[in-house]
Amino acid sequence: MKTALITGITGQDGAYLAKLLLDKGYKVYGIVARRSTSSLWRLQFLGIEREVQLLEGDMTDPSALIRALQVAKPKEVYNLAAQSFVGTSWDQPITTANVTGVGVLNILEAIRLTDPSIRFYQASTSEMFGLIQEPMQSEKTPFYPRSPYGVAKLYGHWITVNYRESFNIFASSGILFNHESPLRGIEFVTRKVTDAVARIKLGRQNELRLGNIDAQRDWGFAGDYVKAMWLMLQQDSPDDYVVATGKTTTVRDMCKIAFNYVGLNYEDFVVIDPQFYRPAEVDILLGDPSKAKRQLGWEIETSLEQLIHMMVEADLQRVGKETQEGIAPAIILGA
Ligand code: NDP
Ligand code: GDR
Repeated sequence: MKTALITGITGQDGAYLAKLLLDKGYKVYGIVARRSTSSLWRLQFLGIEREVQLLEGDMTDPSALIRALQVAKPKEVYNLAAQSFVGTSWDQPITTANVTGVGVLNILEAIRLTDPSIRFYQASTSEMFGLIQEPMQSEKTPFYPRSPYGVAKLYGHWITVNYRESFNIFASSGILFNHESPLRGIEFVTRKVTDAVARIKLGRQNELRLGNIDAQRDWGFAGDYVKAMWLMLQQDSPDDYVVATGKTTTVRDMCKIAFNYVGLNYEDFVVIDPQFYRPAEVDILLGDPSKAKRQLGWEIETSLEQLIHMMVEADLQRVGKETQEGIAPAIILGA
């Protein structure tokens, strides 16, 4: 039986990846940061909270990471933990640098000192491209991050490349474009929209306040993207791969898809609110996934329409239950 350790197992991708690895017969360990309330809702949603082995630890505490490796003895480590919300990275730039940037070094050092034969996956991001000059971004496109999050991720990316080249560690970096699901955090724009569509449809909310709806993103389904992570660690040698759909859509058109699905017009409900504008914006992202297709045999299986419909359906069910059970609506954080 193969053993894997996932940092960020309680996040969107961590939950889908844990499910994928369990289905493949892996023993799955996950590192969970101490919180005052349980963060296991995504693992519970997928029905796997009892199948994974959880170890307490924080990306900023190298001793906890070393201990986790000593206990789990994994063959593969997937580093998904991060302060991953771009908006928050301007309010908490130092936390973001420590967790999302130096945290990668902490886990790589733990691997180097514990068992350098461990295969390592780093969750890199299209946010590293930022203010790009090329119409489509590939592994060869230069980086120009536009947020403290993007800058921290760029450090994580290069330290991964550096440990591969310096210590011969099997370290691969997936440069993933935006991917979403019913398990997406409520602060990200797709989930903010699908949650609002459900609330408006069910008479619980009157409007949806958004920032820059002309921004364009290359959105895919998280369930498809975690397959690419696994494939990267099954190759003969480590490498970097762009994972994307190859299509870009405005936030405005994504809203249209979501509102149309329940028979509403987004223009009747969306209000532009400058508080959701960012100090520096990434206007457009469009990934070229040819290398992942060619070398990994990876393909997207879910269209944007299917994804948004799946998310609206899940939010309609959730909001319906909340109303019956009297649970307070989730707080929507700023962008
Ligand atoms: P989430 O924000 O949903 O999950 C982040 C995870 O990191 C959570 O489990 C969180 O724990 C954990 N975490 C945060 N801080 C710490 C810490 N100090 N120590 C230990 N764990 C911590 O992100 P996603 O699942 O969407 O993304 C996974 C990774 O992929 C992230 O690194 C993200 O930056 C990157 N990425 C994501 C993309 C996307 O579109 N989703 C695209 C490209 C890259 P808790 O639940 O307790 O908060
Ligand atoms: P992003 O995702 O910043 O691309 O990072 P997000 O969904 O937060 O924003 C996408 C675009 O929508 C615009 N926008 C708004 N965004 C939010 N959150 N809230 C709003 O009200 C709003 N209005 C407009 C944003 O300005 C932006 O242009 C995600 C994260 O998962 C990162 O961790 C990951 O690395 C990248 O995707 C790839």
